[in-house]
Amino acid sequence: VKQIFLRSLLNLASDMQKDTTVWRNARIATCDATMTVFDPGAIVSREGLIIWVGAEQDLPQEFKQPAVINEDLQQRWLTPALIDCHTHLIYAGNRADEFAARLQGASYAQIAQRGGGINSTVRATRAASEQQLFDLSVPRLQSLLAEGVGCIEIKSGYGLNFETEAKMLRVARRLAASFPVTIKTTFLGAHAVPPEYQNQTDQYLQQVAFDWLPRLHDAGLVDAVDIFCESIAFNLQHADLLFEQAQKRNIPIKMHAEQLTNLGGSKLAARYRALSCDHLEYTTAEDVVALAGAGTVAVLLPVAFYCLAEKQLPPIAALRSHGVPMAVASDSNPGSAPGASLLLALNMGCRFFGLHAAEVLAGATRHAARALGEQEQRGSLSVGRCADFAVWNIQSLDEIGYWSGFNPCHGLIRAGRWVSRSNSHANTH
Ligand code: DI6
Ligand code: FE
Repeated sequence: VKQIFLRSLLNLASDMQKDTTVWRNARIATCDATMTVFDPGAIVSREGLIIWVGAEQDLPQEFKQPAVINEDLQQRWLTPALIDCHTHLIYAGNRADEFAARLQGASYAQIAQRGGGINSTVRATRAASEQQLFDLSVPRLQSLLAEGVGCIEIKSGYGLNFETEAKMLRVARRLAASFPVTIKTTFLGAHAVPPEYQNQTDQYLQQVAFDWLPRLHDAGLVDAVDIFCESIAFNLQHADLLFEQAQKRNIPIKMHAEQLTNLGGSKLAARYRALSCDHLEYTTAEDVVALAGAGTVAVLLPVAFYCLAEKQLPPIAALRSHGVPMAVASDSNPGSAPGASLLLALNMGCRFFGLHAAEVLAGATRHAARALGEQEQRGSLSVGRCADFAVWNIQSLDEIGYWSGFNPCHGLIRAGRWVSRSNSHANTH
């Protein structure tokens, strides 16, 4: 009896450790508000969540039994899986012809006004089947995953009719079901005015706000709403009307504001307590005060700044001094940011915008999570958050924003399991 009792006690103990993994001998950057580092550190995952994190020497005894899986990370750095909080990843075709035209002096706005730009991608995206659109998006998604990205936002906005907007959002949901990644969808029907509504911007916006938004939201395809508030797209009144409808349904709000001109978008975003306000090159110090008061995240998109050869810098010093959380994202899209590299965006955020190494790391983790309303689930390492980690072959955290065109990511862990891992050696010397 005594033996059976002992055995069942042991079974119970090992049952309790089922699916428990200790990731040890790591240099851990929690990316929480204090940017705490544990070096050497350990982190324990169970059933997809973090159940312990701290200095390796403080690892509790219960995680040292044989039933616990032990993963030696060989002194590699471990961060939360990165988050790309602003992408237009799903589209067909490309716009290399426009890039060539811009090299010869045409501007982004001029190209848009003569029917190219976003509407050129709309034509290609409407013509693509759902399966083609999925297949075209996969390599771009894979490029982000290889960089340690575990969560991305994807916007619609190349359909601009109900069917194609729905098609894009369904593709986003299918990507999430097919790859080890969390995907948040954003409905961007208000990206440009499609040709069938030429000179009827008000009517188009009403269709988007009163008809498509509720229907797509009811279909479970919409996690947030966004609008391109710009001289070549929609004005402040349009944004106000759209946000009012979103607010009625409790749909989180994001906004493309002040990328090419200042229409007062940031102030409106702040009034609606938007999750994020994105681009911000033409944002003023006064706008920054409004963002700070609303707790809205400033999403910086240096790849678009670079590709459009923009000269106007976003007000980084003001954002910093007012404590506005700054996220950095790829803006992956065929017009202003072709490509799919978050690490390049971080590097450009450092070099072009003067962001510090620690700022771009927080900008692709904790603040990016907040830009998606996901801050309780991901973006930092603490008990109860997802066990989604990026593991790096780097010697210092400064390397996250340092490399341009080189990827030092060793592997990605999702829900406490490896999803990819290179066979490269740890680069600790
Ligand atoms: N701003 C951008 O940078 C992208 N969308 C937007 O509103 C560009 C989209 C494109 O040119 O296709
Ligand atoms: Fe964008």
